[in-house]
Amino acid sequence: MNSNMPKDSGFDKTLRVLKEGYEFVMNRDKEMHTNIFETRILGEKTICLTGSELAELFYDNTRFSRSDAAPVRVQKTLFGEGGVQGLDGDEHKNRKSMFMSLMDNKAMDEIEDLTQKYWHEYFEEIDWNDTVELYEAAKVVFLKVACDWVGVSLQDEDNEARASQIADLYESPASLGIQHWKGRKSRSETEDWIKGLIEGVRNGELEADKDRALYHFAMHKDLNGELLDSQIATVELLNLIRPINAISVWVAMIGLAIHEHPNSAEKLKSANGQQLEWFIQEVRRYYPFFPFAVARVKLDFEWQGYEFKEGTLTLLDLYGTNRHPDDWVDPDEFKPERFEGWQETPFNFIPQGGGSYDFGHRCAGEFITIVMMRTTLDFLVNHLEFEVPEQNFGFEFNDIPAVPNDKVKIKPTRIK
Ligand code: HEM
Ligand code: MYR
Repeated sequence: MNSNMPKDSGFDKTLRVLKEGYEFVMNRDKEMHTNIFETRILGEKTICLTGSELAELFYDNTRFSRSDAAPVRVQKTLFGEGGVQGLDGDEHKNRKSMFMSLMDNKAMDEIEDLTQKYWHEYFEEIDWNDTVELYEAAKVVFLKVACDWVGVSLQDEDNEARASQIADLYESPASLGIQHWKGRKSRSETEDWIKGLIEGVRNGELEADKDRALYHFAMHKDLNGELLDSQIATVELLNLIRPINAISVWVAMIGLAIHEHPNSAEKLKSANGQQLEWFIQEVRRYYPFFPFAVARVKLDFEWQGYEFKEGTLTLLDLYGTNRHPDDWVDPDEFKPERFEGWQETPFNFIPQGGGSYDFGHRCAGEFITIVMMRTTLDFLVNHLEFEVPEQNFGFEFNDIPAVPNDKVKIKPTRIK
């Protein structure tokens, strides 16, 4: 077998990943005219993939596995240890069903109502002389949505501190120094908080609503018919609360999109629900958020003459796939109308991963994300009047997750 996989020449590229961020894979694909290449990251040989064809390969469970794939620094902050992201096979199926069983239409209606309610409440309570950072506001509002929906009670006075502690989990995995260590500390603090609740439900000291995720996760049985270790149930409940909070990153990007694409934004004034949804889909496609998904080659195999060796770290470029010229017309233009009559496959639009929700690792919260973004856009367009002060809307491609520098400041004038 002759493996002629293109190679990114030179030494370990970890520093280049930090420097180029979201554009690391795309830059090399363009230079080498390829959708697949080999490099070295974190001291390991790493295969990088992009585009829908290679996304389909990446999500083939017979060829790739997740155990021991995510870097330790990501597990110690963002994911937590022992959660669904690192499971394979039947164990993954069992754990994922615990998440997917929550994601029905009733839940989406409830999430929509809570999002509306807490955005209204937030702006009803502010001082009208204040300038609001949309990114920070969304963290606070969305933590309330998350806690109500999962069945965790949160005192008003704790809301801001908890929102910022949870935000540390997704603001720290790719950062260095103090910010990264703050993320690790916040992980242990948020785990202590949630673990107390899981144990309280189990020992009867906390009366939990049986329809809520807190109760479901506390009582979920694994493949052997046993309750999850309380530490693991904790990590999984945080796998609901944390990413709901993280949708605030995309709220900031909605603000940026309105600023950068005034023609598209103008059309929102008379838009129906469907058109609002196209706009937020385009935000999810066009702006960076989750850079790549990671897996390991499960067993040696050959694909189109390329050799994949068991255990090799493999990274799928989510951002690049959403802007891939094989899959998208004018990928670098912001055009919400592209979603009219658009042909979706499980692999061509993957800001939250691709493939199957139930049998693969596609994001369990993609519907929640769409509902919360659409409801927030509707609120901003139809229920809030605001001015946009002079500010720095720029963001860095090596800041993961990327957020506009001034966090999207608005000066509200009226709530409708
Ligand atoms: C997995 C992105 C929101 C729960 C993932 C993956 C990505 C992702 C890229 C991994 C895909 C893969 O490994 O192949 C995002 C982004 C979000 C978001 C950008 C926007 C904030 C949510 C929400 C929830 C959620 C709101 C839950 C309420 C999960 C879970 C997994 C996951 C449980 C693990 C799935 C598995 O390993 O099988 N997400 N997500 N995410 N997401 Fe999200
Ligand atoms: C979540 O909280 O799960 C939703 C989104 C968080 C995005 C955070 C971006 C940092 C990703 C680091 C690299 C991951 C490689 C597996």
